[in-house]
Amino acid sequence: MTKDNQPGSVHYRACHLCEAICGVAITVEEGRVTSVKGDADDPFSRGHVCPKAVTLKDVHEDPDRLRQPMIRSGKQWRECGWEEAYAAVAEGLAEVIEKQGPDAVAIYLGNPTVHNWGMMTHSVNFHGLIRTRNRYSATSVDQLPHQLICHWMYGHQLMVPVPDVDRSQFFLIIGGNPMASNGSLMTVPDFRGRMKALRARGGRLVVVDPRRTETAEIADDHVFIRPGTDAWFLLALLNVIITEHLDDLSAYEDFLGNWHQVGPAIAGFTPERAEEICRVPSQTIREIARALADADGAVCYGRMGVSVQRFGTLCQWAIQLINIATGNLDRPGGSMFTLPAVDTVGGPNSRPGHFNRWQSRVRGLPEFSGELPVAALAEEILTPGDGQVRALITGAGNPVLSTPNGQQLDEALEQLDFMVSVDFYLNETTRHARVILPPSSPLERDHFDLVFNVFAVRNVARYSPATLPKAQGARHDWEILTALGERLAQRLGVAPKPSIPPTALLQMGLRAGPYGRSEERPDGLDFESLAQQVHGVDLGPLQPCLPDRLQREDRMIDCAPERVLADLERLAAEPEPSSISDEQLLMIGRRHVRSNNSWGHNYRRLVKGKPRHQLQMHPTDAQARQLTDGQLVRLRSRVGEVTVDLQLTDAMMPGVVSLPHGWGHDRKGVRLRVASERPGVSMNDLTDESALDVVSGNAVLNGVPVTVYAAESS
Ligand SMILES: Nc1nc2c(c(=O)[nH]1)N[C@H]1C(S)=C(S)[C@@H](COP(=O)(O)OP(=O)(O)OC[C@H]3O[C@@H](n4cnc5c(=O)[nH]c(N)nc54)[C@H](O)[C@@H]3O)O[C@H]1N2
Ligand SMILES: Nc1nc2c(c(=O)[nH]1)N[C@H]1C(S)=C(S)[C@@H](COP(=O)(O)OP(=O)(O)OC[C@H]3O[C@@H](n4cnc5c(=O)[nH]c(N)nc54)[C@H](O)[C@@H]3O)O[C@H]1N2
Ligand code: SF4
Ligand SMILES: [Mo]
Repeated sequence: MTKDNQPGSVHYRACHLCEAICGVAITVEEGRVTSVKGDADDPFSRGHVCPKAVTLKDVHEDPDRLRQPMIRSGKQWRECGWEEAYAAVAEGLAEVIEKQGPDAVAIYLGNPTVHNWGMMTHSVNFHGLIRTRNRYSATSVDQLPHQLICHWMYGHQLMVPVPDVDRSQFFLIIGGNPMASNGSLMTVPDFRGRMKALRARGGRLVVVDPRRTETAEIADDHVFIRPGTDAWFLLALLNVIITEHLDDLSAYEDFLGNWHQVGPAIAGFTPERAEEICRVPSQTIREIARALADADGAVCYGRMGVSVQRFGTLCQWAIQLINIATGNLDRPGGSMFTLPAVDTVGGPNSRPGHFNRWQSRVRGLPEFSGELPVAALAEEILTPGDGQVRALITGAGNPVLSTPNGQQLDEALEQLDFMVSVDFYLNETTRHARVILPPSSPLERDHFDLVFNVFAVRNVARYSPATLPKAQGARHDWEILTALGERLAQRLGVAPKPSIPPTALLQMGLRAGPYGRSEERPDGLDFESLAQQVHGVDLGPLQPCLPDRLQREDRMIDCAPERVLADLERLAAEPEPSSISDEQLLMIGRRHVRSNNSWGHNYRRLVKGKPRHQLQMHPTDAQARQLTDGQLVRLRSRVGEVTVDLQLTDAMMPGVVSLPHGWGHDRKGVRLRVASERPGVSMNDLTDESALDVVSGNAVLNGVPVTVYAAESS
């Protein structure tokens, strides 16, 4: 499909680096990328890109990107051939499985997996072969509460309603910063442009966040809130909607289950009580509740800030109920469900999710959809006994920097009998592997968004062929997983799972999907017709779909899942983390548009300019500690301590400090030359693996109690 050696040929594809899936136009001259621009003809992103788009080229050309498998003995790495690498992995894993059983092998899949359809489809096969209960992923440091709540309420973990931003008149964002993140569980290219349009039609944007973020800067109103107290705020909103009779449930009468339990359960969560805990004036809470109910299409949307915290599941529950109570669920301009071309919710092979079928060995944490909370990974390695984890497979992940108490995990990885990483960098995590299997570069592979079309604010579809030919000897992630599966099956003497190429799976998915080509719909979508539309296909605005789309067996919405109601007691009993003391501050995270979790720091064009990894603090908190702007400070939590530069800003709420995650590239043996020049510190050397959203097991990475003092006095 590529026209690589033609001078100046332009190739269109979707950028896979974040959830916004912008269309890009990439010029290739003599086999080299010479420019990456927005694709003005993409009907969804309309030419929008962010500064990260150019890193598609930089990743491809990065001299630090591994291009050959690597094997380590002692501290020495050497390049090797694929066959030698596969054999070493099959042997390493098989030995552990044979001696200690399949649960002794843990698997961790990181965030880029969901932006990589080959890896997604083929990791399932691989899991099937190993059959371990110790599966982990970035889900439990991220959106687990969303998935759990949607599984319980609507019957499917991916039935996550998204803000219908293009028609909304009132948009409440709590704990999300789409101006930096470009949106999450809300695929929304050109968020800024879409918000301009919202305001131009008389709509209103309100942001609730402990930091006056880039999104707050473009909003009509910004409200500070004390980290970790959002459930109080959200339940107070719901309380006002119910007690002031602002609710309108007429659209859901026939399929709303257990609504009668909601009012009594949340009666104690009044705006006045919430004000004391959240530091949001009760009048503001009442005003926002009324505005949500009044607007002609309103939506309450909450993301990282309200899911990766102490009451993540309660927050996501309250958000669903607010949208239901105001009649905004499944309504244009409100919170709506998508109908993607490959229907992973209503289609065949759908995985609705399951909860607590087994528990983690050491702490008894519940599984969700086959995965355990990653906060338990280190203890599963470190604690002796039956079922102890002795080997680890990581794919597209960097848990040493991205999961709580990363320092402890860093040490635990050293004790494994075997570890293999499928990754193209030698980083903080993969340096512990015995073998690294580097996949092709993203521009060398084709792309279809299996995941983010499910969360897109319009129904769209796009298939991108590979932009560049695969380098000689390179393997795609799915090919690596397939080959590994075959070698391991052979070594264990079991039958390998048949591997179907991603494009064949896509063809099946499209045809079976809601727009698929069939006898009745001869001009419907199939692989060929989709591939011909190089700028992507617009399938129209989101459509109301309830109750038909509900996936619970009773075809109802469950408004009162048992475990959620039970957690209200914990909320009432523990408004602040039990460990916090008077002089402590609450630490939250921070994303920047020029970063990408832990792996955006090795590209000169992205990291240039002023450093961005400082600890941000309000001047009054600095004064109370006799600290000054630019000074080095020590930052201490229950689990660790780091030294970092201080930056004073009144964008922070007093009592709260902010540190971005994904930094800390000065660990020994890391081969990231640009990132190591300006390493920063890892926020997750401070986050606490014992602090969880109890219902889901999701990690608490926001609202972490910390002490800050001058570095010299340590
Ligand atoms: N304190 C704190 N911690 C956080 C967060 C936070 O807000 N605060 N955010 C959390 C969230 S939301 C997430 S999603 C996680 C992310 O956590 P992880 O997924 O564990 O880490 P990433 O930083 O995304 O690392 C991605 C890895 O994948 C590799 N990679 C990139 N593309 C590919 C590919 O195509 N194939 C393969 N095989 N490898 C690839 C990169 O080299 C890198 O090593 O971090 C979480 N951690
Ligand atoms: N540029 C860039 N884009 C990214 C990423 C990246 O690393 N860089 N990561 C991608 C990934 S994996 C994800 S999951 C998404 C995340 O997408 P978002 O959730 O939009 O990203 P964040 O910037 O983490 O936004 C969380 C917000 O919550 C606030 N917050 C923290 N604690 C609390 C709290 O207790 N209550 C409230 N109300 N707010 C709180 C923070 O100040 C922050 O503004 O971004 C994706 N996009
Ligand atoms: S917003 Fe996301 S998808 Fe769009 S160009 Fe930037 S990184 Fe790529
Ligand atoms: Mo994420």
